[in-house]
Amino acid sequence: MKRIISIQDVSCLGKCSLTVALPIISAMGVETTIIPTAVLSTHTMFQGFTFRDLTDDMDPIKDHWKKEGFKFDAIYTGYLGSERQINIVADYFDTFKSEGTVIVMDPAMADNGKLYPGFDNNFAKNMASLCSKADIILPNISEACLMLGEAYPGEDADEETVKGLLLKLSELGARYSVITGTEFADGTFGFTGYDKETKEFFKYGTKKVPWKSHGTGDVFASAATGALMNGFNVYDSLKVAADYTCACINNTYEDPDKVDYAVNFEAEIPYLLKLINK
Ligand code: PXL
Repeated sequence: MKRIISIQDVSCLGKCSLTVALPIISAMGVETTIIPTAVLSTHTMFQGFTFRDLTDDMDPIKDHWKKEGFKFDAIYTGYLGSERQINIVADYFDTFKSEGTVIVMDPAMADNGKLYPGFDNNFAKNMASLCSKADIILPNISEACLMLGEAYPGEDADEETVKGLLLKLSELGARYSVITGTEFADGTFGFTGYDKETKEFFKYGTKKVPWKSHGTGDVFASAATGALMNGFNVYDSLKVAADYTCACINNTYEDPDKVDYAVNFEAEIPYLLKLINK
């Protein structure tokens, strides 16, 4: 069985970060070890959330795992709570990256052109330098612009603007730069990427459901990581993730009992398993 590390927070209520990554990637038949970076009562969309910083536990866990000689097929990072954590995550990459270990980074820190509470431009710059150690980076348009110090062009940025951002992202160092949540001229919605080795752009769109929610980036990145660990190539893994995320959003949109803070990712796990032939 493949084994990965996912490094992100635990938002106790909110269906994001580890409470999404752990069930999705485990359901895909992959051992999902975790580094919880912080425990929050909810994700940061809610007012008055608690925040227990777990940075001090990160180095001792890494040292113990190193001593035990554990090996990992992928390291997938999401929301990180502080600049210090970014440096520690860089050490995780250096310690556990071996032949064949894929590093997937979702620099989760912004949406709609704005950083989440508690982050500043310096944090975005540090996240950009961490991206140099990744194989695949999955920012949304806001995160891409903040990491590059570029003006935010809006969610409906045109294809040429997105391609320009991708070329700049690729200079950070990862082989695959992928901007999530891009809109296409035909009204579909999905991802646009660039492979800096083949110098090729790629894209994929699904039906655009008129519903936006927290946590969809985490659903997408988790499913993509799980598909990669099931032997799918990068493009097909991202496509699985896009189809699954679209189904989760649609399921939520049609649910009369929906919550407004997250998507019904649980309900579509059987569909996800079909997409990966399980
Ligand atoms: O879904 C990204 C995310 C992860 N973790 C926390 C968040 C968010 C988005 O708001 O607040 C704590």
